Amino acid sequence: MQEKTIPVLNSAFEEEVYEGLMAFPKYLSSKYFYDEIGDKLFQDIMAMPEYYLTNCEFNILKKHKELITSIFHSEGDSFSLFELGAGDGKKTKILLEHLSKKNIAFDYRPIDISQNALHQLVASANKELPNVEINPIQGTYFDTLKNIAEEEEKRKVILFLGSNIGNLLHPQAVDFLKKVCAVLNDEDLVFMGFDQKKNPQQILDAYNDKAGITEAFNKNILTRINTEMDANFNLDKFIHWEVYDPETGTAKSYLVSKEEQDVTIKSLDLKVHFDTWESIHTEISQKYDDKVVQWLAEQSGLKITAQFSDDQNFYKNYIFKK
Ligand code: AVI
Repeated sequence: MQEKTIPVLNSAFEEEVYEGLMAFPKYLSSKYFYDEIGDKLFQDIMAMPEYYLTNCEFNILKKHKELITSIFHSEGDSFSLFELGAGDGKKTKILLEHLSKKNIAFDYRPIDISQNALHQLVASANKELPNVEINPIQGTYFDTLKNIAEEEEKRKVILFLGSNIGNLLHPQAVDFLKKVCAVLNDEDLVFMGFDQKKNPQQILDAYNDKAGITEAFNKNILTRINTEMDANFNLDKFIHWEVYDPETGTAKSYLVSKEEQDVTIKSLDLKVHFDTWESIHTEISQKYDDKVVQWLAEQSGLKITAQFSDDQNFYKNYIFKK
């Protein structure tokens, strides 16, 4: 049983932590994995051999850059290439380089919540691709998308890579895609990555690496609560646990309490009790097939106009239109 008091909640993070840890079963949102340490851990995950997603998408972009960029350019006029959650832009640079080499008129508009990530991306892209015009936008996807709809006159191509959509449950993904659809004009495009259903063992290995990087990434949410909310989670008293349901295609991450324990979160004025083996659900990483992507598109008012996959069909990028 939790001790209930009425805390003063100072941020969305505090509100969601309070709500998630008071709930049964307990949950926390994976969006809070990402601070400076979490960003670095995610970079390390993307470099792990088990985390096949990055290489697959990299290979798709390399192999199909000619066709992909010609589709982006198909209407002939200049366009803005938006990227939602651009991160380090490593994969996108393959497309940027090719577009620039072909003298195609476009500007690159990376959108990220982290000003620091944008600074680094702009600095590296300016150095590597001096001919590409970059106009970064700092903000959340949805606020930014709304602004794009109001201000943008140029044709839009919107990138959403890395199977980031997989961190949303289907209803949230539909909601997200509807918002994307709402900013599109008839000639605009969306280019999005979706990790595919595959051998369940391979998926489990990608989210449960032997070196423990994914474990550290998952536990970073507890570290953040410790430092930002003056809490005393003992990370050694939780295990990282991954499950994958091949029927639904949903991989889920948990933190499981190894013993009965109480955790104090001072700034929430909260004591949280854990029974032995009680779990906190922290992330979903949805895997897809063509039928599900088709269904998501239909639910959101989008049409799939092209798709690209790696040689093993582990991962696909789809192009959508309104
Ligand atoms: C960012 N996102 C698509 C990653 C994923 O695959 O769900 C985050 C991640 N979680 C554990 N490993 C990587």
